[in-house]
Amino acid sequence: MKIERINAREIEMDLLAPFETSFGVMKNRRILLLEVITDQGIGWGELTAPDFPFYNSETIDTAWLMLDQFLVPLVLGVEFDDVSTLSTLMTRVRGHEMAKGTLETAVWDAVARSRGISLASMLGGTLTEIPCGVSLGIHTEVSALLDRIAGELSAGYQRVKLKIKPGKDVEVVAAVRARYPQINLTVDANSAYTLAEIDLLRQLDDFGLDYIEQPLQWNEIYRHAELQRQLKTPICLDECIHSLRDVEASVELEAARIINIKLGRVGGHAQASAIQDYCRKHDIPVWSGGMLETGIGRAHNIAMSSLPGFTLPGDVSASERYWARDITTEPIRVTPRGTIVVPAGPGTGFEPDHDYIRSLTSTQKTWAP
Ligand code: OSB
Ligand code: MG
Repeated sequence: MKIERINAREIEMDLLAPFETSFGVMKNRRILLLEVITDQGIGWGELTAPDFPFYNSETIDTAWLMLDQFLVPLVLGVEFDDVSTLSTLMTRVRGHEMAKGTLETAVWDAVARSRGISLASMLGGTLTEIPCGVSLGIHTEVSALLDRIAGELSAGYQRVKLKIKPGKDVEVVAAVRARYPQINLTVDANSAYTLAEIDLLRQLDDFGLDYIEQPLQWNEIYRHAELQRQLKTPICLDECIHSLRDVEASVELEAARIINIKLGRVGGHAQASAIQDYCRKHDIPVWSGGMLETGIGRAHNIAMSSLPGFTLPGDVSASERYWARDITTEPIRVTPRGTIVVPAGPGTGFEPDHDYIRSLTSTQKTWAP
């Protein structure tokens, strides 16, 4: 098969509320969308990189550059056997997984649509309904956070993840745990600590958390193993994981007992599927992370989350939690059971709202041979 044409659009959307993590506050997203036209049909992908390099090294501007100068030329008009091998055309480019993943996921959507089957089933998904959790940003007031949690729980969400940073950690978690002794609770530090803060990290061990997500540096697998030996609570790695090799290293070193798979961060569906397969064979639960995606990226996360290794609630939540109006014709909806029903329609099962996307577009580019 081959890619005949690629339309890129940049849109900008305001979040309903600012989202604060240990690396900064997000108020809006600049979003790069790719519409990929293949000889087998059309599909869509969304770049998950933010507009700053504080989560990982990629940004929307580095993605534009890498796509334009290197990635698009490597794939456009080039014959390849199967979408599962598309990413190998791009391996010569080191890193830039999110830029690669945007292209790769769009082609998966295109192939599934052209075959008239759901992307979930094409990937080998078995779950028809996926469990959902929420990720809550750092709040100035604990009372506001407690109110927010009450709302999320009454909407049915099955797990609450609290963003933490130095000075906004043990006391906050203690207050939430005191108010909600039973809920599935986790924390995400986004790499805000070092092993020198082991005493503080040990205090988090007392709250019955399902896991502590990415406590140490973004590129530090080795010392997470040292930390895991000193904690009862499982460590879940996010920022450290860019490939199956990172997962193998983390599992072999016992640096993580749980893996957060972000489709963009690992370069697309082929790598995400390989990771969940490896984790399933090693009894490592995985779940889908999120990057405040619109419906297009979220729809890909849903398809990925239908794979059998995704046994924990993901950060895959309803469109209405982040956006006044999403860019898919139907928003992503969550059931009162705190699940999302995996769509059975072709491709991701969600349709881009073309007129609305056009009205939000600030920059546009087409690549054709
Ligand atoms: O670490 O999981 C993270 C958002 C931006 C950057 C990093 C992260 C997040 C989230 C949001 O937690 C999860 C979501 O999309 O709901
Ligand atoms: Mg995280």
